[in-house]
Amino acid sequence: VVIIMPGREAEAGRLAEGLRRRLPSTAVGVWPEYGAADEVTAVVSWRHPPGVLEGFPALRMVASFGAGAEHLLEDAAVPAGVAVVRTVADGLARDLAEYVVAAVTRHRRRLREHERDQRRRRWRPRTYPARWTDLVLGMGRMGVVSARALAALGHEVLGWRRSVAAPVSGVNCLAGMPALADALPDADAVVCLLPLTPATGDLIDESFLARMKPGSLLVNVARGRHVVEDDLLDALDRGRPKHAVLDVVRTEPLPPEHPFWDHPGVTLTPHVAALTDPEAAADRIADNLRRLDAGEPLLDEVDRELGY
Ligand code: NDP
Ligand code: OXD
Repeated sequence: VVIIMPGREAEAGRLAEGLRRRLPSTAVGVWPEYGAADEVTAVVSWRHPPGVLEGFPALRMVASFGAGAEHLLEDAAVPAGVAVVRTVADGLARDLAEYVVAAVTRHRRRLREHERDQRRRRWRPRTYPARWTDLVLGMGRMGVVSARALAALGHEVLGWRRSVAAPVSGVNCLAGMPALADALPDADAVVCLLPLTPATGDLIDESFLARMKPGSLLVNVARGRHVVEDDLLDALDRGRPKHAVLDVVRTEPLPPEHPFWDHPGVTLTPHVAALTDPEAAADRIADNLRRLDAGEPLLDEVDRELGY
């Protein structure tokens, strides 16, 4: 196994130790230090440099060090016969839900305005809406936990997914573009938790934003490429949405000249809504390495046709 996580060497080291402890007879290297490339059957990647995976002719499995795997599916060096798996570490969906609840409740309870009032020494009670509707885009491993956390606060929660075959208690699930278009004007907060696929890239564009409710909130905790950023800047000027909480952006790190940095309608965080813990990831990845050797079905394998 080779772990390729440029810029995240400390986590790569902890993951390597965790894998060695769980699988003592498996050789584990951290890129760029490892043994014979033609003996490498599995790679763990987080944003590997382009072309690197071409150097492993015996590759059978690539695991993302995270819940999103679009960087692996978009790499032509990962041929169809190689299994692509996500790593949905314990605690990831809970941490993401905590971030989502914080972002939504901060908007609903007008905490940004109260913080501004405090700085101006102004004692000003502000009302907040009695009813509140959240629309969660993507009801997968992450979306379901966030949707349930919002529903537990008494919010009405709508969940958009590809198919509504599996109901989620407390969440009104919808599928298809017409249902999304109908739901958008009702949502006080829209939370994007979709995987990035050819069908979901650029979904949040001018026409999507124009259907959002005036004064509403957009939270993007999925991938920057779900959002057409110029369209979002125009939409914020029109107040639909009124505010955007962005944990992810199209180019990460966000370039210094980008208008999001000091836009009053944008709250930015540097892709930290939920961080994969290397120990928890080692559990899942070791399990998948064992399954790969035993010829058993892998955990969280990505369907290449669907792209998630
Ligand atoms: P899953 O694969 O478990 O769930 C994906 C969900 O999206 C499913 O409900 C699926 O529908 C829905 N979906 C997929 N394509 C479409 C479509 N075309 N139209 C409507 N719905 C669609 O993913 P996770 O929940 O594990 O993760 C989602 C994403 O969250 C990750 O891909 C990653 O990008 C992001 N993420 C971000 C983190 C951060 O720190 N910012 C941390 C963790 C994840 P259906 O249920 O019908 O199949
Ligand atoms: C993930 C992420 O996909 O951190 O897990 O974005």
